[in-house]
Amino acid sequence: MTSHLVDTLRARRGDASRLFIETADGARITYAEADRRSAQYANALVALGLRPGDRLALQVEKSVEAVFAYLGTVRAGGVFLPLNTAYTPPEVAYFLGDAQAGVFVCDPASEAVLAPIARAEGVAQVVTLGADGQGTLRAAADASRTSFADVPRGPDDLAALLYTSGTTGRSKGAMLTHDNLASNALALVDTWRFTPDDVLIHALPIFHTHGLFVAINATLAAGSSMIFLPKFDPERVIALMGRASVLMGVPTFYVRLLKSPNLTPEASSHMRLFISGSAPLLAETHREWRMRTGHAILERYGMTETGMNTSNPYEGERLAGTVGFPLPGVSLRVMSPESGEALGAGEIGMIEVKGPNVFKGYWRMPEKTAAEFHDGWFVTGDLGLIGPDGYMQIVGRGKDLVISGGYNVYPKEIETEIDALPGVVESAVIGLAHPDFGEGVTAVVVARPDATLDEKAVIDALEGRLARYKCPKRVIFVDDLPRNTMGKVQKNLLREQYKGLYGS
Ligand code: MCA
Ligand code: AMP
Repeated sequence: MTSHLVDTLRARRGDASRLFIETADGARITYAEADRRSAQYANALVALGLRPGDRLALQVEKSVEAVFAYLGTVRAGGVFLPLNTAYTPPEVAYFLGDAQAGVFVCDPASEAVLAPIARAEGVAQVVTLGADGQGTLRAAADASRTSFADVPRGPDDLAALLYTSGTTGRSKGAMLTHDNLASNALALVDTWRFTPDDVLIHALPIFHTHGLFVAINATLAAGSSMIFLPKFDPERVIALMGRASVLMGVPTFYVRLLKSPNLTPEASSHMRLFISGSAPLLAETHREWRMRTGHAILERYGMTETGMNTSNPYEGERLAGTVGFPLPGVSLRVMSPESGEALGAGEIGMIEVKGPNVFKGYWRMPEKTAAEFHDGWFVTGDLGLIGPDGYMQIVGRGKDLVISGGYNVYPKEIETEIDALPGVVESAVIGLAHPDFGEGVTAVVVARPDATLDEKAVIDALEGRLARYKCPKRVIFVDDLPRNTMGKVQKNLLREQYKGLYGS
């Protein structure tokens, strides 16, 4: 047995002298070089004590070295746990402790703050990797051998642990196996017709499924290449379209690109595919994009727990406002919340999914895992319908979740922090239509009559406790929150009342 994920990603790639990554400053890395560099990381990590099945947590800026650290971890048989760079030290402490990470990689600039926190959580090794690719982990890799015998790992062994927040407070670690990632990468390569000649503009962060697995694993599996940008910059992306073929983005990318007068049919004529996901793409954005560029954006639907589930067709109509059809090997059904029966075409219910892409469960949460499966199907928490033509539509969420610029924000987590502030009686956090982020995180707060709280005081108090993208963009003060007869806050009424807050 060898490493199932690594072997799958290598199987079709062909000539190792081909280009894998071109960086923003023009460095060119071939597949052969990536093999050597990831071998060096694997050797360095084994020397640090990383054993098969151990978790390696990493909170670093996007860099090519971070990609090698990901590949090196998997080759060493480890479990890769990437963390959003926006997470604050208290948030990081929770993940390190819950995952019982053996190694933590952080930015050299955060080491003084994060190393003691990591040690207090029982992490044995803390090493660094900076935005410039330098640090103690890089130095250890540089000094290591360039060949490595991949640690044998089977399809069902863990390759990654990705945390997704919960509607009930604690963040849950989704356990993703080698085959979850491998099967999904192959399904995407086939569905989106990736070939070795493709050039992907990679402008997403690499600590979530979208930028890490959808983008990087699909590139690896196809043996194609990517232009690796440190972050999303619309003008840079447009300038690169002339020598690229694919863009993957969240809807905010497309909204911002449309604002540039440089987005023209000529600028995008070399591109063959624009893919959107992580949050709903407005039908209006889809239409506008088609008018401006002549391309129909291909929208797809996924989750951390499942990777990608559905995609609009490569050939055939890419229908605005839909997420298309199940990927090869994946099954979806729409269930009635009342009867628990599968619903027919056009009826709205809870989306459930089954297939090799569906995760193994939540880390150390067997009960939570059992509660989110229904006869072997994973209950997504998304509400949808399958149209008569077979296209799936996501019509809402059964879970209390706000998606801001492609990042998930769980209101419960923000409400808990706001409710703990002096002078606050209670709060409700909602998502309101936002022209840039899709949804804007908004807090509705009931303050004590004698409190001197204002909007700025609430936002300032959350700084350092919550990642910035989770902080409310606006805070509204009210006397009471609307409740139903069961005493539950009626967020739908609040969403209706404040719907124009960020403009149309
Ligand atoms: C940045 N800010 C945000 C967001 N991003 N606020 C709300 N929502 C956001 N998404 C805030 C920062 O905290 C900061 O606030 C200010 O905006 C500027 O920060 P900056 O980093 O310069 O922002 P940006 O570069 O403009 O970022 C916007 C972005 C970025 C490019 C849309 O958020 C992004 O790359 N999003 C992609 C997320 C993603 O990859 N999601 C995939 C998850 P302040 O000034 O107050 O400090 S995977 C997934 O969902 C599933 C599996 C799937 O289907 O893909
Ligand atoms: P995450 O927990 O970050 O993996 O986010 C997964 C959630 O993002 C899904 O459960 C959906 O609610 C949402 N999502 C992803 N892609 C789409 C899409 N194309 N349209 C609507 N919602 C989406």
